[in-house]
Amino acid sequence: MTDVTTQRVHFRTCTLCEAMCGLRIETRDEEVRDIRGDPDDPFSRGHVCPKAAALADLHTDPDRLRAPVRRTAGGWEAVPWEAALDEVADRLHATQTAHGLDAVAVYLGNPNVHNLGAMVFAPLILRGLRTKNRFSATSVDQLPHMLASYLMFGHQLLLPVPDIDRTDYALVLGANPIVSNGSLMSAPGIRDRLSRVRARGGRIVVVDPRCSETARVADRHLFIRPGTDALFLLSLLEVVFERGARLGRLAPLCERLAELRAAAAAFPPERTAPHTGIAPDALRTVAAELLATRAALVYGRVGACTQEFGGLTAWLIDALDLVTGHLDEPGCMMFAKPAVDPLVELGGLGVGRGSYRRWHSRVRGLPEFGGELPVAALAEEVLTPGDGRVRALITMAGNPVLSTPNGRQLDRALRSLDFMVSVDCYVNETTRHAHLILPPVSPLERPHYDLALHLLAVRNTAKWSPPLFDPPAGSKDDWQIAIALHRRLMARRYGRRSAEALKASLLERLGPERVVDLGLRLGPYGRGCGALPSRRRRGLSLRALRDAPHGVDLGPLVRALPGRLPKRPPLGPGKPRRYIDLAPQPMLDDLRRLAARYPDGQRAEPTTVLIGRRQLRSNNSWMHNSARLMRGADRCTLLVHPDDAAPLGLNDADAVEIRSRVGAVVAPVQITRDIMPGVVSLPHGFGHERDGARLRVARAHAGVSVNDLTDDAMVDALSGNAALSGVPVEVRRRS
Ligand SMILES: Nc1nc2c(c(=O)[nH]1)N[C@H]1C(S)=C(S)[C@@H](COP(=O)(O)OP(=O)(O)OC[C@H]3O[C@@H](n4cnc5c(=O)[nH]c(N)nc54)[C@H](O)[C@@H]3O)O[C@H]1N2
Ligand SMILES: Nc1nc2c(c(=O)[nH]1)N[C@H]1C(S)=C(S)[C@@H](COP(=O)(O)OP(=O)(O)OC[C@H]3O[C@@H](n4cnc5c(=O)[nH]c(N)nc54)[C@H](O)[C@@H]3O)O[C@H]1N2
Ligand code: SF4
Ligand SMILES: [Mo]
Repeated sequence: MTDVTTQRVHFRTCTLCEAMCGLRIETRDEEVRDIRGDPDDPFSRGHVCPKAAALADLHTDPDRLRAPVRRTAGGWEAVPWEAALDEVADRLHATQTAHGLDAVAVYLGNPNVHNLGAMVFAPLILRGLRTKNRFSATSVDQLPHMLASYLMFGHQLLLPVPDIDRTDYALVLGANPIVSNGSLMSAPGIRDRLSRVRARGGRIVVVDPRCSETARVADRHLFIRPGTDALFLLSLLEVVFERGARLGRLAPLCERLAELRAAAAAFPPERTAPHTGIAPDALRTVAAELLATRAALVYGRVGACTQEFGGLTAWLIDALDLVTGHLDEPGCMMFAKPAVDPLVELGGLGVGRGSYRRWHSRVRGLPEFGGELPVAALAEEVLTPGDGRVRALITMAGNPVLSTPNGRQLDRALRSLDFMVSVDCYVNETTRHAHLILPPVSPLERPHYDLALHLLAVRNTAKWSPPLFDPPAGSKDDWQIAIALHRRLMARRYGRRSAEALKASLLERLGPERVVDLGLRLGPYGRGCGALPSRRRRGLSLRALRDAPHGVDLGPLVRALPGRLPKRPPLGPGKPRRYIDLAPQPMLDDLRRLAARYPDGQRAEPTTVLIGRRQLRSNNSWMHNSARLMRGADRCTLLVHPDDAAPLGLNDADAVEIRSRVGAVVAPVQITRDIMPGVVSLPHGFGHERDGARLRVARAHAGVSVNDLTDDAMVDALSGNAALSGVPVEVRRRS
């Protein structure tokens, strides 16, 4: 017998962040030999970041779970799939029977968005559970943008995307794409895209409490006091209205311009400058530039969302793009036209238009959005006795102990649950509390298509990624776990032969691949739609994508309005129609909260406030177990301005205690002029010292969790989103 080795080259999309880089992966038998950028990918053209190579580490990580485990007094023990799934279904069913449907809560984490099977089928188990206690990472992230889109355009997913490849002016608030690689803006190789803006004479202006990596490559950086973006934007609007707002082509669609104008009139630049720290002249310059540039855009992200006035901020960004005549125009904020369109509802599989305030959280009365409650309320829903208390929890691809505010309180809450199950690949800070963990296959063992991210991409493309490796015998993908659980739950609730149980079996047979195929065929470039150049006239299908392993380019963003707006009941009497509400009532109402928080004629408070920070070789909380990403100096440092460090007698690398209302952590200091005086910054995703987690590399680089300081009581009352930015803290030297 001779040894036969098989060497192969695979092409696929990276599933780690929103950039959707095309990868070229070489394998020899079951081993990954090399991961690099695919130069023939029409979207990313060879770009990758250091995280791509870590996909191989994830695949081989000895700490990654390969089979279900149950927590026992003596440690974790392996359980066969069938027994594990039965036990989970029994426990969840028993909890709901004894205490009501809402006694079981669900938390869905960020990687679900990067997971085809979970995108298609996770909503199913949620619907099957019929609990009002649904939570997700949305409410520590982009919820304000979704609320703004829902209220203004009528659909939570009509999210404007920067047409960065054609813009001549980008005003960027609270985003650091040079490090994050872009968010609600899939734009692989963003550094090159930004430098091309400048090369063609365009300008980039960054508004951020830190001179971020993106600010460093911009033309101008304006420091802003954390949490005050809404004030800055209102003043920009005020100036724009003074100089002459223009709605352009969209004017006939826009409602309530007068109300928007009246709202902005109360916030001239002199009124807001003492709070934002941005001088009226600097603000007026930005307003003038926005009005004078045809292809200009205003874009905001995590820093603009995760603050006390995130909802207002998201609204005002879209409003500013509208009244400067920039929405839905080339080089401005536009809407993508994805090959599989999540706005098209496929027999209940799609994402709905959204909903708001249909119910409120039991303890604090925070508002529902899109069927979910704000995750800042999860711990109190578990810890507060009474009817409707949460007693069991499912987490799927989430690590809320490290990623949501007041992680220590959530730790306590999870410990007190009657039952918890996690669908996750690791025993980490969150899943260590689970009674059972159900692990999916590795990312290289599943096919992939980005159902969500093409909706947020700066160019229309499509790509199918086949799996590199066959999944090990008996393993399950996330969607198979979700359906297996759903089927069992439905059988326990309604009987084995019920319509619900049969529907679940049917979907199991359908699988995500066929859903993608159907979505492609029914989509805007599908078979017979005629929108494609002649050589692709036959239209897109899964087969067509399989024949194009590097992906298919579908062209730059195109104007989408009014066609993409859903028809909805008008603000006054009349038949449903397509329109844009420039001044949604809940937003106007929330301005009172803003005005009260930042009174006229007063200066900013002197308190020190905390903001977060992303780093290139991190991915939220869960890539810290890759040794190659963790090499080098300690990254979990507190940035402090020299003017703040001096009175405390601090030198670089000194240990400081940082204390907030909810907790305290100790971290080394890094003194830098990049941070605004009065502001300190700690990266998020660290805090791996907690006992019981099984992440050996991460533990060796434990750091501390910024979310042991962020406060669950600090939310944007309008959207319910956590206010992770601008948390009041005290910093003290550790003697
Ligand atoms: N390398 C890496 N890439 C990632 C991730 C990661 O963890 N690591 N995470 C991914 C995820 S889930 C997301 S959502 C995206 C997020 O991507 P981005 O939205 O680009 O997020 P950040 O890099 O956190 O940038 C937020 C910026 O807001 C600033 N900021 C903080 N508070 C305020 C404020 O009050 N006002 C203003 N104007 N600015 C403020 C911060 O200083 C920071 O520079 O990144 C994704 N990509
Ligand atoms: N202070 C502060 N907090 C923040 C942020 C911030 O900027 N500052 N950013 C927020 C943002 S934008 C986000 S998106 C959230 C993220 O919050 P989460 O989604 O709760 O946290 P992650 O760190 O992304 O954890 C992902 C989990 O999914 C698991 N996982 C990875 N891939 C898969 C998979 O394919 N299947 C399954 N089943 N599991 C998988 C990992 O093991 C890990 O447990 O954090 C938020 N928290
Ligand atoms: S930028 Fe994002 S998508 Fe591209 S290689 Fe890095 S992690 Fe993957
Ligand atoms: Mo995120």
